[in-house]
Amino acid sequence: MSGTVGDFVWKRLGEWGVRRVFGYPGDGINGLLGGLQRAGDRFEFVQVRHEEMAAFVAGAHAKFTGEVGVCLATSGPGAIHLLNGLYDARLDHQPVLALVGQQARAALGGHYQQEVDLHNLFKDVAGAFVQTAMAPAQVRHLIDRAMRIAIAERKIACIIFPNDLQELDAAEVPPRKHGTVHSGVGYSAPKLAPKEADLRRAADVLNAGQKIAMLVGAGALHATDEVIAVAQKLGAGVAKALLGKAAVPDDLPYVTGSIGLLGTKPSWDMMNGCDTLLMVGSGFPYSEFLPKEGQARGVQIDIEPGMLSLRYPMEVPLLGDSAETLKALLPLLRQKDGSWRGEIEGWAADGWKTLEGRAMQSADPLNPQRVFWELSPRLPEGCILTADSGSGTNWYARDLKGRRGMMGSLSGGLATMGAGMSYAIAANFAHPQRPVIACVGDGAMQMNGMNALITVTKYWQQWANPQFICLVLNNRDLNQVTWEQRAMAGDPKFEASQEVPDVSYSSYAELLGLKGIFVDSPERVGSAWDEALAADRPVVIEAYTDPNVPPLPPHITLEQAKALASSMFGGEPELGRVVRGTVSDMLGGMLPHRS
Ligand SMILES: Cc1ncc(C[n+]2csc(CCOP(=O)(O)OP(=O)(O)O)c2C)c(N)n1
Ligand SMILES: [Mg+2]
Repeated sequence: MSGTVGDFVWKRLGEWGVRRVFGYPGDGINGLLGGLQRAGDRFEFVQVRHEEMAAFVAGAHAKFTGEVGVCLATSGPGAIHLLNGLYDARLDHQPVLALVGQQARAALGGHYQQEVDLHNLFKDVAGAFVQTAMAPAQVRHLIDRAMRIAIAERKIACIIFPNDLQELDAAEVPPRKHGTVHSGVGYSAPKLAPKEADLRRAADVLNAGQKIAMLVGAGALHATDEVIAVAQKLGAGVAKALLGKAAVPDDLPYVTGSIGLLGTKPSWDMMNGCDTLLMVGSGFPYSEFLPKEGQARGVQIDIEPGMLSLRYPMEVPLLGDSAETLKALLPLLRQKDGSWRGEIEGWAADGWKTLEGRAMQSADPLNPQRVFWELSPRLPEGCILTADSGSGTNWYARDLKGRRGMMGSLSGGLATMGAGMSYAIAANFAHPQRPVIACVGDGAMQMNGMNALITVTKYWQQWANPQFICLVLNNRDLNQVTWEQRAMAGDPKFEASQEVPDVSYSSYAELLGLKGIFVDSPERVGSAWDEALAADRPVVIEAYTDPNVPPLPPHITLEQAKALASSMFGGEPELGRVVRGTVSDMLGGMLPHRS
């Protein structure tokens, strides 16, 4: 007796190496849950608070392990809840398998309870593979194809299981007859590198350049040694897209840090001053932060053809794995010894001083940059950092000096609020020995984070290392957007849409049996981090920060400066000293730039 379809699904997924599934129950998947229960300790079911979080955790699991993340949701509402998390994974090119329930086959088309056209609903996000299982003999190849496409194409796959089908006897091997499919398990990524002639063309461009800027992204996370070796040979500086923060450590003198709206001035200066751009594994979207068209010659390495020569017209777009391609390129490159490297190191060192100066400015009551600045030297070895979407993403990107061996991630392409805590939970399940630190805004905490903290409460005692810290920036504001309204539109803060209730996140942590630390003075920030890092359980650090510290881009356009000035001096006279200080600091250095 081979069991039910519900048993067979897990048997087959187990053969694919799946060990953990994130989900939430419902009668649309009871047959699958029964199978999962019978599979015993071969699988771990992680129960989250909301299906969106199941999908966030699955996507983050993929980011932190390289494996396919698997999430499970019931028919109708459960399936619908998955969507935002699946889009997060999709936009960041992560492999995720969504298993969702559906009403019984005989009821479909009957405007039945919880009947939603799931195939259509998932067709966009899981366009690479979405199928409804209609017969037991179909299940084997649906799983095999879904897993292989997800992992090989780094995409979302979705299998829809009508609930009655889950209870039928499995057909482990389909009959040998016309109209059946006979599939197998397994995938191993090929060694993907460009042809010799293309590598030579790329090397010619790079050897001819005098001022080389590298931009690395998530596709370079596994290529740290290769990026460093190539940067050394080319005398290049290295800027990092947000998802590539951990690709090279921030403590190398020629690393200019983040780029873009959340970026640093050294990255901005390097991109504007370079004559050659080498982009590795990045889909960083904002071309205005790259060299002007025609200013630089371009070489790009990416594993997806659709991402090549997309943000800057590249002279040599190379399709390949970043580590393999850089390794193959290295012997073709000549050692450079111009003055460009020195210039970059000067910019980078000045950039850190500027950030320190900004972090040390007083604010009312606490400058959020100070909170990140103090964390930086205290980051424990091998820690995993996550961030939510908000003003804190700026400080995560710019102020945290990541070292070798650390990891970090967030919702990059979708930039959705509410993912930061789920990412941290995924990090802990994936790497239970490593300390995890999530940086979350109060809006995001209220959206999903407070509920995700209940999941932490449920599981933390199983974790080998209880070092799990959630930093909440309590600024009573949806601050990132408040500043966007000011700087882009010139509108004063719209209190009705922007203010969020002042909630005591530290008391809430205590209520859940975790540790809560409240900090509202700059002198106490360092000791708050020390206390949190030494705690014997997960901690919420609630930093009561000033919403009037502007998370502005590294350069500011004349239009933005005017817009900001009109909201600052016209509509919102209460904006304090910090704003004026920061804005005039930026204007002084950057006004010559116009968009
Ligand atoms: C799901 C979702 N809704 C809305 C937004 C738009 N948005 C981006 S950042 C932000 C403000 C976040 O506020 P908070 O979490 O308090 O962080 P803060 O910026 O105040 O530090 C908003 C509303 C978004 N990115 N995602
Ligand atoms: Mg906020």
